[in-house]
Amino acid sequence: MVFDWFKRGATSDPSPAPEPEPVGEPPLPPGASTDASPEPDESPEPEGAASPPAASPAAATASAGVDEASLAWAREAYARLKAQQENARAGSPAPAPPPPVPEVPAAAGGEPPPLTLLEQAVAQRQQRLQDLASAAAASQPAPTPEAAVAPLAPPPRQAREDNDEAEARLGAFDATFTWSAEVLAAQGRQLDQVSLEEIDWLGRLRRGLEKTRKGFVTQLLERLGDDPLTPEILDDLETTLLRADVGVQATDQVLAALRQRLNEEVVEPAEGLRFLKQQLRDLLEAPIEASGQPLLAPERQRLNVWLLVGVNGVGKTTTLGKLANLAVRSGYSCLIAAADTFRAAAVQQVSVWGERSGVPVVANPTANADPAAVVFDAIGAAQAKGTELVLVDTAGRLQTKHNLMEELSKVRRIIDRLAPEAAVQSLLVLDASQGQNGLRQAMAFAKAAGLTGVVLTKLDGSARGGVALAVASEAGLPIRFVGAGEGIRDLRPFNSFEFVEALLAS
Ligand SMILES: Nc1nc2c(ncn2[C@@H]2O[C@H](COP(=O)(O)OP(=O)(O)OP(=O)(O)O)[C@@H](O)[C@H]2O)c(=O)[nH]1
Ligand SMILES: [Mg+2]
Repeated sequence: MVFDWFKRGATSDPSPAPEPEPVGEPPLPPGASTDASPEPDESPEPEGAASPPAASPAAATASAGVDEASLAWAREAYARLKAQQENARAGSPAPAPPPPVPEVPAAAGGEPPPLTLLEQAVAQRQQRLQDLASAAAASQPAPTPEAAVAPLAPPPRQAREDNDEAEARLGAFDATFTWSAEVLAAQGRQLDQVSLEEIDWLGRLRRGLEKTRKGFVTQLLERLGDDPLTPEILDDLETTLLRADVGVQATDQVLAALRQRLNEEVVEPAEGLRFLKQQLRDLLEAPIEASGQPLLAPERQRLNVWLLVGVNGVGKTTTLGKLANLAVRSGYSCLIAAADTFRAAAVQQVSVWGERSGVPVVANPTANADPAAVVFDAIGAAQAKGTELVLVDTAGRLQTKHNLMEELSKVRRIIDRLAPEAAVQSLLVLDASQGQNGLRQAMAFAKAAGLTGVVLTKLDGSARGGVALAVASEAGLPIRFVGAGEGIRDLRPFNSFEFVEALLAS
């Protein structure tokens, strides 16, 4: 079994398992906190051994307010994570509470493993990095007339160091933690399924959406007060939604549903908020449902080619680096095609990202190399080695927009011709801080690249997080991943429930 970060759950995997995340956590100085949020709850940090896994609190609907059951649940989740961290620090295999997924496979033949979990994790990781390095060395594809491609082998030690730096850490038992635990509980997580990585990510997402939330919810909640909803409040809400770049179409849809509800009955503020959240979730979910794929994960034992496209500077290369990391940690074999040959430093940039996760990079460093030739060679290498995921970095700018679209079409044609068996995704990378302007500009890519989904980046520091709703309603594209920071772990599969909760957190 391995933890698949794309599916956010344990999955059986025939390929070598990656390092189990929670076991390899670095030590944390006692009392250290990574969270600067205020601490409304001054109750002492839970210490010592936690009790057995409990079901998530029935009342945990992740709505406004933290009730006692939720708080107790969050406290217990915190105690378990802390105990895990201390066990990891001591270098011993974790006794009760058990670490959450992923599980380390038992040694063959039923013998008790001679190594500790930590040692097993390190050994597995080294083995995997070695495999990747030798795959890179042996992956010289059939020579093409257009390019001599040099796959770059990563230095495994560096990759390990970078990843260690990027481990999640347990912060304080504060509002962000309790909110994150509640959001997981509301989705049916059991106590033993709460991992530090996910708590950490939810905290990042919530902090990332802070600016959008400030201009949005704060006003809304203030306006809602304790009285039932009125038509005037809905008028204000309309302005607020438009200001957060939710877009006219989505705003009209949400408002129409709310107005209808208001005509039928008196709507108390808490119910109004719940209903609003439901509307927003429905909007975000519509294209995801239409795609027939609730979560986008590479298909195992099959070639998947993911093309990252978008205007310059939106975060394509960074997203690719983060995706490569998620893929490695989820046990997929992965290869990067450095098909942005326009910018001189692009190959170097993507190579650094490859190194950070131990993913080989297929590139042609000569000036003005043909990107389609790089993709040609990367696919050849992937087919020869049975690689599961090829991530293709593309240029965001060429001499003219026409050239760029031509180039993307050519890359797309090469993929379709060379790998008709592959599951191809063409992901539009969108900078959330550019709001709807960015979306309009980016839609030019739809035709050339045959877009299948969107990655929303730079949610941190943007007040325009509402653009996610415009993406869903106006572009009709499913949002697949969200990025909320420049770090390697600042990208996760999109989850509409978590997004809306973070957007409307009180
Ligand atoms: N704050 C923040 N910065 C990000 C995020 N994603 C990317 N960036 C930053 O945005 C800048 C541009 O990122 P790149 O990944 O180089 O963007 P690109 O689309 O590949 O750019 P071109 O190759 O020039 O078209 C870098 O400084 C990144 O660190 C994010 O989620 N949050
Ligand atoms: Mg780039």
